[in-house]
Amino acid sequence: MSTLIRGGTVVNHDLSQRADVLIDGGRIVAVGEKLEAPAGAEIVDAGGCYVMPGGIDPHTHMELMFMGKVSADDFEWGTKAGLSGGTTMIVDFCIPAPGESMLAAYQAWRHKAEKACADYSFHMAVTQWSPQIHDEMETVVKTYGINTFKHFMAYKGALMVNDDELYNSFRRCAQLGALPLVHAENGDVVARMQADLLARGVTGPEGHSYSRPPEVEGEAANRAIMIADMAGCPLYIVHVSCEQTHDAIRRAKQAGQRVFGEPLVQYLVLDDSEYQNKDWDYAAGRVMSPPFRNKKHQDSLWAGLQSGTLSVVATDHCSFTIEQKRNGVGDFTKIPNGTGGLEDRLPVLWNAGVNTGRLTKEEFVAATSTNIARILNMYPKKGAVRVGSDADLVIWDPKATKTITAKKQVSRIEYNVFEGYTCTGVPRTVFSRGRIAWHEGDMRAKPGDGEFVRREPNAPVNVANAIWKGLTQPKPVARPDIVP
Ligand code: DUC
Ligand code: ZN
Ligand code: ZN
Ligand code: ZN
Repeated sequence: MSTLIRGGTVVNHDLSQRADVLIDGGRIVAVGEKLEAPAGAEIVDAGGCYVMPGGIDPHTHMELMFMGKVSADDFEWGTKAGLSGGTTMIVDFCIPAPGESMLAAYQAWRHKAEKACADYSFHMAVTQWSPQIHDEMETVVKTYGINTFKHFMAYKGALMVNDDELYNSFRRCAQLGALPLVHAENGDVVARMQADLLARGVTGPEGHSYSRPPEVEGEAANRAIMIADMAGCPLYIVHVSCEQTHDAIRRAKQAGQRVFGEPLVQYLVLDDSEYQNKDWDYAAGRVMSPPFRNKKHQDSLWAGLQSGTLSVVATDHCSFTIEQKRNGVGDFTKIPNGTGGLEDRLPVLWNAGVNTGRLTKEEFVAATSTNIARILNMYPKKGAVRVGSDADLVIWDPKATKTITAKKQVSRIEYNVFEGYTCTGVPRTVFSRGRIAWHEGDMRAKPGDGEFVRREPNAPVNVANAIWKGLTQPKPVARPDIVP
């Protein structure tokens, strides 16, 4: 069955135009003025609205066992939360348990994701180094269609990798045409600061932010960037929260390195005063890593989005209930790290970015959808309102208003870090591969509607430091043309 979205303004990252959008078989088959409706087509009115590519959140953790707790939103509720806020695809992290193979982790994640209501893809985490992992990475890329590997430079004694492991894995990524991702925080320093704070009697949630200052992040970001340069691979830094990391990215870009930065929407509007709240549950609900920063850092992140030194806005959606957070009463290091935000990312970024004049609506589309589709090698299947692309679309009403409250959210937790924040500009109708998945509060998507999106490796690019040029050229990997 075909659908005609009529009367809206199509917004892509490069252009906005008055145009109708015709959908058939889950894809966009025409974009143009005054399109004729085929016989039997469903007509959807988009008068006064924008028609944008559905949001892609490249950083989520559904049903993740982390710090002894399993995050509350699973693939069903997480993707439903996303759809209700205009996000039509998530990229989640497969994280092997200690001793578990990447292949077993991949299968476990595929199983968890069977109930996804919207499309999804995965990154794979490298949490140690061994000949087995070296070999498994090739299977992950070539057989499982995952072209990104995540590395934690923090969480000492759990997920953290050292420089030797980072360098080995980055070299392997270069050979495979894969993109390494880093959680940039110096885990050794964090562990020591945590111990010092606890010894001084600082046990509440404010200790979390004191133990992870911006310098801890900036140091790790600089180190990862230099290691990527030596290994000859591009680099993607997740959850960029501060000026120090932004500055490292800016300098690396200037020097010709392909380095991408991902601020979170939470960092753009919330600051570190949240951890001083006297209500323990309130403050603990905001505990995530890296923590929220002050205004100076927020301004730097906005500047990065405006200038293009930062590319993508994500959420790191990893939702823990109050009960789970209370595990850390008396010891902030035991508060499970993570917050929600998936359903609020687009409305909050629109309100704080587009309505204030900080971002154009085209830049908004780039930051929420197109840039990440390109970085992760799934453009233009995803990330564009364009003939041949998947019909993952959001009809956006720029005049409609919503006040965010946990009472009305889709996410399964009892609080919302944006509680009371009023957004002007919200989704009206959300399409997932051509089907109406959500319309004005009516959730129509069903568990199992989401599909896994394979992502092929990138052609190796010549990003190597001079020491590698001509010495060990990565084996070429063909980049299949995904343009239909
Ligand atoms: N940070 C969080 O806050 N939660 C999940 C993992 C992470 O790095
Ligand atoms: Zn299964
Ligand atoms: Zn992280
Ligand atoms: Zn994360």
